[in-house]
Amino acid sequence: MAPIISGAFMASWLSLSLAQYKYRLPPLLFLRPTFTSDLTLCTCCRCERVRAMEALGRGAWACLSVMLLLVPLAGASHVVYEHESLVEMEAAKEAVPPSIVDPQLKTGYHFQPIKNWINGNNANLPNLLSALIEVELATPLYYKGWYHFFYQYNPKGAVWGNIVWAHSVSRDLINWHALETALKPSIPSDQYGCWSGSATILPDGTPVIMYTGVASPNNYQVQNIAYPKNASNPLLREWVKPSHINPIIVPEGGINATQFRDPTTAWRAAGDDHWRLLIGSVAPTGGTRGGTRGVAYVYRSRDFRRWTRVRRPLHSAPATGMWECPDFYPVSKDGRRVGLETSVMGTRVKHVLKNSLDLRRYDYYTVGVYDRRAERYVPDDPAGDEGESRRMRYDYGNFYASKTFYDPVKKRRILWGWANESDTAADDVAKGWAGIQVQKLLICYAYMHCMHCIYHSTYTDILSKAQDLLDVIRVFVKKNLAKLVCHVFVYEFDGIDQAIPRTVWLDPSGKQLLQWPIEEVEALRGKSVTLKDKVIKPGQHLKVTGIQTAQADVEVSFEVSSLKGAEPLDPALAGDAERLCGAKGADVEGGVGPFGLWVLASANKQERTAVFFRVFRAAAGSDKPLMVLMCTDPTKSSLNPDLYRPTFAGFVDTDIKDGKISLRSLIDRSVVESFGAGGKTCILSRVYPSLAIGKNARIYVFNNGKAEIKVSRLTAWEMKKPLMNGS
Ligand code: DQQ
Repeated sequence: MAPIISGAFMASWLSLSLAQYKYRLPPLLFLRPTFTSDLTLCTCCRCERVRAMEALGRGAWACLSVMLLLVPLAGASHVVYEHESLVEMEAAKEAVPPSIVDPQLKTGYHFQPIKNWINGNNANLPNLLSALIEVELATPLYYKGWYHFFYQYNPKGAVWGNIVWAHSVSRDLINWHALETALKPSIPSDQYGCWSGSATILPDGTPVIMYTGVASPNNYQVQNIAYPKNASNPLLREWVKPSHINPIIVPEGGINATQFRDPTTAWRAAGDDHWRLLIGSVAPTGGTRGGTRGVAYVYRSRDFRRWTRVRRPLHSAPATGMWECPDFYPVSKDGRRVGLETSVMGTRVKHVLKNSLDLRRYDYYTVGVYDRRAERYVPDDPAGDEGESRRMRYDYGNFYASKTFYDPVKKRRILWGWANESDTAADDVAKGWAGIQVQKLLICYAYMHCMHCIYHSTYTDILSKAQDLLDVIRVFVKKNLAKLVCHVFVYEFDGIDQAIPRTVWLDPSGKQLLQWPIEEVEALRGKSVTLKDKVIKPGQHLKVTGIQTAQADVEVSFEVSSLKGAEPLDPALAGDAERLCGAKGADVEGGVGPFGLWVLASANKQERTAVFFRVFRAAAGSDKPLMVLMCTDPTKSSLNPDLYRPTFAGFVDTDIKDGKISLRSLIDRSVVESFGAGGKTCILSRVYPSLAIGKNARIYVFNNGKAEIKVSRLTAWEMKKPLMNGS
């Protein structure tokens, strides 16, 4: 019946050692609570049987204190489930949206952070009560043989807040080791959070970090600097923030002080002694609610300490809102797949300016020309900043707050983005605070020897007001929902992954970027299967057999038999790929396409995520006669009715007159990351199947168009799990 915790203490059951975590997480997650529409407490516990613990219940915090004391001492302890409880759990299974709890949906080879609540290094209350929430990129960096990944992390909250810089290192960008927190609030100018920023390697080879500090509860944002305590240690474990120089940039001169953040990597032209960097903001004008013109301010410095703002911004654009995480870097004009160090300039170079638009939560970029004397950037396509129809995105799916860095070892530029959930500000308003990101939040706590789980959505109001989990517990205690809370953890599958790092370079056309998963990811490829010259007739599909595909890498080359039947493109949808894909989803027959892959598909195909192309005949007068749409359609990805399943799409600027197009998809349990036409259009999508999990996940090639399609070649590999921050 109830899980009985052997040994005297729940505290030991809840001990936080890494090894214990490893063995204990599955039982916790398999404890599938029964949810009711209101209070959703675990019903499989007969807590009243265990009166002995009532004594402890007088103070909810008493137990936490015991835990604190015992954590370092905790030895092996066990959660023992009686037979009945297992039966009951199984029975409860159907009542629970599987996507919320099934550990098999946790990604295998995409970057995931360490679960801080197992981190014994910081034995303080907040860390014990930490939770996974957002894991945005802060900055990547290469230093003395190690790739460093710093990311924004909330070590103690169920809601966004308390932001620190977590830190992991890797030799190959695939296998990761977690280190101690790199930056956390410790000086007046970052006491309310260490927000995003960037690293720059100084001429003597030392890295410095510039980051945004939140200096007041009113969200006053300044820029701080941090140096490695011991630059000879390649792991860069400790960082110092000299208090006599921080903050080094403050929002003066009419800048919107609450929207002034995310300094870029600095650059400096040869023979020029000025460093420059950008800070994202939104223009302060435009009425009482502030402006909506997104801005990238330029700051210059000779010594990297005293920074002066250049009068005019590098660039700005109307109606784009706050520009978060700007990124500005050179790309080689010659279309070669090489990367350039951030300070490279000259006639053989173009520049890319990327901004993460807070209003839409997508990353947009333009390609253009940087005039360093005027400190101005002019996009080649002036419309590239304007309407959605002309703007280019790195990725047309869940991909936000990305950063690039130059890898001097392989002379490439690597792009890394956060596989967030993609609610836009508008969506958030429409749905209320409990957007999808929190929809899958499960809070579990121990009470009276029993594990209770609460599906957050009932507690929207509580969570939205809570600063962190401590507040949540307080509310539970106050509302008498839990007399004794021994441990609370939040397990969240959303928003904790990073996309696979991508090499990024300029397309030979000069108009857009190309992206491709870093080659190191191929080291994870295992067993494979190859198909050649398979014809897929209209309405047919073909199963890929012989390997397991919940964690897979698939590369496929298609050939369309004839493009004559391509349907005309509705001019009303021509500028809106997403709507077009919504209207012409994977099951809507077209002239040429939809054809592509069903991934994470169940045996009966009831569940499937479609990644596909569809070819349209463009309106007369267009520069291209045929338009190719690439789409990820997750509308059938799960039987779970409560999920947010946005259709993502982008046009592919490719010449398909020979009928050929390629697709690569990295499938990782709940992530489908796809690259169309060699990386011209990319779409990362988060899906949460309920059947197509683990061994039950399949891949099919499908063709729902009228034209026959040939799979010239398809190779699919099983993907291994790398070392991932201790798990
Ligand atoms: N979130 C960070 C900011 C950045 C935003 C704070 C991106 O620095 O602007 O965690 O989502």
